[in-house]
Amino acid sequence: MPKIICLHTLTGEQAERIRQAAPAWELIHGKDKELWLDHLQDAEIVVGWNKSAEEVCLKKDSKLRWVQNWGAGVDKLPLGRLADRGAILTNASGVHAFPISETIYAMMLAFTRKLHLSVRHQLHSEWKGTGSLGEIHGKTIGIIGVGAIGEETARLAKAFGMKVLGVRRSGQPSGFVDAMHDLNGLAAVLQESDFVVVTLPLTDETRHMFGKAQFELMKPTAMYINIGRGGTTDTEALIEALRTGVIAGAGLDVFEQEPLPASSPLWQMENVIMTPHNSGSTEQYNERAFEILMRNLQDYLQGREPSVNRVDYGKQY
Ligand code: OXD
Repeated sequence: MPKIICLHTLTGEQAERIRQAAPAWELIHGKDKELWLDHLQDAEIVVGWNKSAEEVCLKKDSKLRWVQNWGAGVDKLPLGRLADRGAILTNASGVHAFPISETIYAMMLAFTRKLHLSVRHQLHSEWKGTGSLGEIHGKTIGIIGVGAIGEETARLAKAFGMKVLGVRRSGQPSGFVDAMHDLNGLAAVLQESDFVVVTLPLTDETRHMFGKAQFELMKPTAMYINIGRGGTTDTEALIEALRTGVIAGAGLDVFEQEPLPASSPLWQMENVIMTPHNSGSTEQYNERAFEILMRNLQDYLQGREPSVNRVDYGKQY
């Protein structure tokens, strides 16, 4: 019997849906290594990825043919080795559109309302003003790497009366983005935006895309938000830009080094709002990722290549 191994725990109902869709397959699922370690070698489909999968499934004689990643980012997967053995890789891109765009607004609203400063005062029972507040209404948001998260962020921006600029590789227009650019337009978008929101994956092309030169293009009143991958940003240059007032603030969910070391100056900076790479982790996550798996599984079982979120090894996302 061919095997599907899911390295995440499925609900009883989800497992049943897979068993009904694939009655000729053996399904093993769960977080506990003991459940699947002895079977990994025989798994044709692996859902999720971890160190054990890396050790076992990339061996020459393993049966691996398709990996459905449970997250959107694939920068931690051995893309070259998966490509070499001809394995199909799909990801969960799209699961984050609502939760992460909501985090982006949480950060922008907290920053303009100075909530992060008021919370510090609250901890000390201090009734203290924080100076005049800003508004996001009428401001310009520049979204760098417009995909599912960026499109939802653009849609919400319109409700706030914002102007929306976008940058994506193809430069292809998108409904709620007033002006979309390809990478040649990045500098102009950085110059014009009050909020620069980076939703990029980490690839060879995007590594350290934001450094000293890019921060210097931004307005001194601008806020930089990174919810994609920490490696797209030169952290030292960001800290310097925040320390010297080159930009006004940053909202960060992702970091070059995670967990962020206790010694990082970012922890202490008053113009930084941070979350521990959890902006996508809402209770709806698993059910959304599962629906992507099911759509791809239907394809696979009918002899077609999984069609949702096929990772392009050349582009690395
Ligand atoms: C992901 C993430 O890759 O949450 O899905 O970072």
